[in-house]
Amino acid sequence: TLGGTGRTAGAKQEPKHETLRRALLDLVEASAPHDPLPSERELMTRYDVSRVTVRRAVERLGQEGRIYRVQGSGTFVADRETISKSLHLTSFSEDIRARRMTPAGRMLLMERVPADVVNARDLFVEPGTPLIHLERLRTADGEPMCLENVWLPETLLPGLLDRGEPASLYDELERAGAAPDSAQQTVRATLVDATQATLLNVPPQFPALCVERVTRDARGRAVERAVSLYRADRYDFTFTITRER
Ligand code: 16G
Repeated sequence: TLGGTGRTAGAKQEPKHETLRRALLDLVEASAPHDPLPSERELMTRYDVSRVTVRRAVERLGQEGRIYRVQGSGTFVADRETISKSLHLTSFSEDIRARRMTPAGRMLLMERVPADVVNARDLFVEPGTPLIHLERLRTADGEPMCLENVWLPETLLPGLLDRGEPASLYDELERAGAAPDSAQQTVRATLVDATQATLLNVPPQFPALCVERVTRDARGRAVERAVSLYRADRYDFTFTITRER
């Protein structure tokens, strides 16, 4: 149970939910990211407090970003280290190295597919044009960060499918004279499905940032359409914005 607060007599007694909040914070700090927190009922018993007290303490920690809730499965320890991205056009490999971590990953799929309507529109090719499709799980220091699907015209990187897994797609494009130069990007919030959750090593229905990018080279050719799904606890986007005069 929660002991005395150690305050001297006469001082105002600390509210119970605040004492519990600090006890839970110690628990959070001693846990690994994504560890589950005990249930409301367990906390009531363990600390001998009311449901209202538990809820207030948990709510505060949630507001402080130390824990997160997944509807239907419980409360988990938040991962505080996020990777920030600025408005420069960078690759995943560059983003991760800039944080002094090692990028790596696992190729889940590497295939030739005919362009569907969406890819045809965004890459400005006829539907049915041969595209290379890569699906990669991308990691930083071995930890899954992002699930990425990329489509690009096969004519840009003719030998890629035979050469096998590229370490960096942007390096490949640069070598092929189609260096990424600018991109149109859309970011939206989403929840991962069961398969994505397993690959990203997060609970099902975990929040994610879905980033869609159509990238062009300096001549304006569309060189890729990419859909990247980032774990929302490990990624954020930072922009420098200026006011037009
Ligand atoms: C980033 C890009 C993705 C690109 C990849 C290349 C975003 C949202 N997406 O993940 O479009 O295909 O980098 O990375 O940043 P690589 O050169 O390390 O293979």
